[in-house]
Amino acid sequence: MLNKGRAEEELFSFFCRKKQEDLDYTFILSSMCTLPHPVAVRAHCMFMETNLGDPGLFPGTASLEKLLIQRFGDLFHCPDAGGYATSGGTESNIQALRLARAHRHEVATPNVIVPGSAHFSFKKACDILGLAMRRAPLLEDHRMDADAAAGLVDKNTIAIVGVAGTTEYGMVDPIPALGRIAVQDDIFFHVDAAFGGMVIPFLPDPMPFDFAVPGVTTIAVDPHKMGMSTIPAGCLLTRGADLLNTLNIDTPYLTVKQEYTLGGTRPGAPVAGALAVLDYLGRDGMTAIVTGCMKNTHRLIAGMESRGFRRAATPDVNVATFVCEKERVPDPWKVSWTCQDYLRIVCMPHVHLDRIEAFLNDIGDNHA
Ligand code: 0PR
Repeated sequence: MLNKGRAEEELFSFFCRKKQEDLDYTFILSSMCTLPHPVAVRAHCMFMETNLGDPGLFPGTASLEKLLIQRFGDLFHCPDAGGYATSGGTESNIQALRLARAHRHEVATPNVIVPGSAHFSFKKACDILGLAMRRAPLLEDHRMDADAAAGLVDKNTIAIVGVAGTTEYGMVDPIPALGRIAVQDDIFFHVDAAFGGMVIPFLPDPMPFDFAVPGVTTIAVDPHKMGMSTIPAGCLLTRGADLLNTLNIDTPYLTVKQEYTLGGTRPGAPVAGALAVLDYLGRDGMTAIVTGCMKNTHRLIAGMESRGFRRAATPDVNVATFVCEKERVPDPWKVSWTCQDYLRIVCMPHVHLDRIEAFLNDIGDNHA
């Protein structure tokens, strides 16, 4: 702690220098976040001081959270869905498994079945909750092998997880087949649509992934990814309004007597930001954004293949992967690499067509 405060202008010129050390999004092809939409920024600034952890003090903001959940409930074919705004996919995934655990508290040695492609947040969730994680293998197309998953279920299985838009390859798992397993064995089924939840509904031919699929219990979706909200903005949705009440604990001195959230103090600002984007763009606006991202993904794949870089997968959403040597990618482009060492590019809204063309130009030709 400084003894004497710092002059404001001096402080902010220091912050300016620090901010300049950050990358802007111009060359970032590796991120599942993007520049927030201007209406998200405006809404965020308006609700900066609000705390959803004590909703009785901020009833207006709390009603915006309810509206946000309602919007996603409608979008995901369950108008009376419950849920709340989380800090992102990690918290949503932890809370979904916590809910599954609470419903089967009598099981002494619980396990969950996740696809080999599951995001590492499930590892955190299993560590915290004392769950054994059983990884189901993937098929050749990078989708979860539903038959293998069924074979992993036993009497101690409390939940099965499918991913709608995998982090590495942009694949949607066979959600209806997994739903059948969940119904048949009467277990929770959590769909991690942190990324795909704001893409799939706006595709011309959306694959089934939401509450329309029998057996789906909970869904994670992240407005701070394809929803172009400010960070941190995630949502956990539940089939039915009251499911989360199982997690209630007493909160004696708040304006509410119980809460089921993981966080205590929770920001209202990104929640307003997330709702602002949804309501400003509407279905038509989101469809335009997603159509653009998918077009760019297909252009990137065609461009890379014509340069001799084979695709590693044919993605369902806007994540493209290629066989490529690491040295081939020139500065200052920021790309990422999958566990299997494929070049990975996420065609987020800030990755405009001119960025794709510039990248293709810079990477050049892979033919001998
Ligand atoms: N589920 C899926 C399918 C995800 O892809 C992610 C994150 C999560 C859950 C966890 O979400 P939170 O990070 O919001 O808790 N996927 C990206 C990843 O780990 C997140 C990311 C975003 C990484 C921007 C880098 C980056 O620059 O790759």
